[in-house]
Amino acid sequence: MFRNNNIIPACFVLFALLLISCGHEPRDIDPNGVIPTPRQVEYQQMEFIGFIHFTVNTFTDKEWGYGDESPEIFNPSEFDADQWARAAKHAGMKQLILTAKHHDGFCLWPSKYTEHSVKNSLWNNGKGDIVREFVDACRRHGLKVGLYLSPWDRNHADYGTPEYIEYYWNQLRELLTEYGEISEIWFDGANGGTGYYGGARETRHIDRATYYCWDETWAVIKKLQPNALIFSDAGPDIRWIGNERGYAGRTNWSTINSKTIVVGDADPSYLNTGDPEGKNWVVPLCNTSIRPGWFYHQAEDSRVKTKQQLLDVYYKSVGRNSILLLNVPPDRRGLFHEKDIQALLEFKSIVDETFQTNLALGKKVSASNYRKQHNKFFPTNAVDEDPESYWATDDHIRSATLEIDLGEPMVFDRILIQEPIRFGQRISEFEIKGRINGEWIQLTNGTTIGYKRILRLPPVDTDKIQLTIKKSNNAPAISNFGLYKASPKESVIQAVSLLGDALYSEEPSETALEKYAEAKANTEKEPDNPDALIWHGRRTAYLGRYREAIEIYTDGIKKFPEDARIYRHRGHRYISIREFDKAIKDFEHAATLIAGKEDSIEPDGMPNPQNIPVSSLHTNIWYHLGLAYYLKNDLENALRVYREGIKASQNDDMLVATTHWLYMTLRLLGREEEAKEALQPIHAQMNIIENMAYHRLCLFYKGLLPLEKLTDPAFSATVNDAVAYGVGNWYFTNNDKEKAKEIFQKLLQRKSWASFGYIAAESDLARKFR
Ligand code: FUL
Repeated sequence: MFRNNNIIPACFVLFALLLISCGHEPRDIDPNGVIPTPRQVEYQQMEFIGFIHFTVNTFTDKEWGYGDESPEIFNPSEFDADQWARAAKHAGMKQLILTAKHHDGFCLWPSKYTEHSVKNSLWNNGKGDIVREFVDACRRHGLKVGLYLSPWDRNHADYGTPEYIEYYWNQLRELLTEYGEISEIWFDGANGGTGYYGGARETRHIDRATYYCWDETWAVIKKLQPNALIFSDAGPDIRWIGNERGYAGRTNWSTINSKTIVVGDADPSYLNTGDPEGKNWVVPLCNTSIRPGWFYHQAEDSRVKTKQQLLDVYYKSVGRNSILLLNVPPDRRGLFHEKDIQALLEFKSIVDETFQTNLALGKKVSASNYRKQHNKFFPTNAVDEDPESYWATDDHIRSATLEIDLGEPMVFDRILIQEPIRFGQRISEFEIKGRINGEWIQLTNGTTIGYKRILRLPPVDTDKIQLTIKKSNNAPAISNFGLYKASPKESVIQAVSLLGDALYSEEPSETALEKYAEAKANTEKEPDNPDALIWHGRRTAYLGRYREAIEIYTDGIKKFPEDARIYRHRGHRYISIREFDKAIKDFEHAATLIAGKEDSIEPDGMPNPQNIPVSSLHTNIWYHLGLAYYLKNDLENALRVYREGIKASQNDDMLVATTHWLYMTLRLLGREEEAKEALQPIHAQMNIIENMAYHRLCLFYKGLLPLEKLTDPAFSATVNDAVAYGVGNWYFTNNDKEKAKEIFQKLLQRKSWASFGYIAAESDLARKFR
């Protein structure tokens, strides 16, 4: 089907050579409407840059200084900008941006327009200049320099009047004329509110659209430093991604309509995905901090993002056509904290390891079409790692396929794709297939690509892979296609969520690891004991290693094929990794194995405070089978199974748990009377040992408990998720779909992605709200 460039007819080669030798190389593809400036392309190629939040807040332990701080308190004891630059360089950052002035108005340079600056600090007896030290250190270490100059100034008496704008421009002029080349100026969107304002101590509001005279402000910059790029919600050169978590939209266009955006008042979802119809190319930028706050707080020393969290941010920013701006706040010594440096370096070494070997590099490639059949657009250009060369189709084509033949089966779990964005952003839908056991199977899919898109997937073993561009607003072009196997230091992806997110396990606790080691040793000691095997599987799953647990159970089923318990536990873990069909098969089989047999209480892996296990094998089989059907939105089957679960329930704990899901199922089916009836056995005085949350939910459904009484700080994360989902679904069935959506979306921001409440919210969002 495809033209393989290895078998191009000889006459064509001769003809092509002739063309080239005569200087008739075909022109590049047509620029696609809106294109980036060369500076914007270079900027995006930096990929990873750093942010430095440092001011009086570092010494007052605040995030937003009021503006009345004495300048004297700014006094770092071991200030060393070289330490910042060195760490940033080693972490792979290409530029650093410093808060020359944050909202408190304190200037890190001795501005001649205010007394509120380093010149009145104790540091260096007021003779120092942090901005100078910073720019010099950056240059010594080959880093570009950016500055943040907060428009909101809670110290300045004139804030809110036109005089302040003059002051602000004067400060910009100082920074842009006295410190050499400045590559970026960063305008945050927080504006107006309470402040010191020269002693007035009041609230001042400004008109966000007009007060800062943005066009003129930007003109000041462009006049003094024509190469500097300007960041704000609206650009003009770089735009905010709409959140401070560092996540770009899975769909992320580099284009927006800047004119429609008011800085500080933009619609975050518009910024998050960009606009395919946008008239302006504005590079998307994800900013986030390595700690919860932007400034250093000792109390957050234990909350530095882990290498895993940093990797996740990387994939959701750089891997989604965005620049990553990561904040690392210096401490009171004026140094990056050791913990931050360690996390940064670990993160960097993992990224390097993962992307060290491109399995697609130089492999055989064919394509459904390539432009003018000229070597300038050969399919192999997509796998040569040369950012200049690219594969493109003829002008009239809008969908096309590129096929890579790896020559032999290879295992990979990261796919990297790039468009040659100097010709604009084109692709809006693609799919990737692998040939597995002779069949083409979809591995992943997506919408936009842009400068760089990285997709994470569970490991795939294949020798042939196809990238199909399904929709494109112009002839598709790809400059790079790479396949990689993630470093073993990245955790194995446990599952891909129904919304397409890669799901990883958290670092397990020491106790969980110890118990796991013990359970593993027991199976080795007693290989013929199914109980030991089940505990090995359960303890493995408690570490978050669900796939490994499934393998343990699969081996167990070979040894003990009649043991319903092993199917029941494997089924549970299939639910955790979103393989609902496999879960259903296991539970249905377990149900046939227990038919006509005595039930037995199941020992708890995570015992309740009274240490009395409440669930049994039979009820657990029905409960989880019902859930698997529910998650597939197969409500009729869920209903049938939950009814079995109610019949099998021997205690109030199992009764309330099953009733909760049964009630929701009936409500979703619109069987209101039966839903009411299902709640009949529920009353306030039940004998509940463990499932208090389900009990409260049932009482709430029955109108016997107010909404506020549902949650409890004592509940575990898993239980809280169940409550949140129950409440969301209650809104859904009472026709408040928006509220339901809001609750589900909030729930998905939690980390407990294997809890049933979480999975149910995810499944509803994927099925009912897309
Ligand atoms: C926001 C500010 O309010 C925060 O303090 C921080 O500087 C962040 C990067 O921008 O608008």
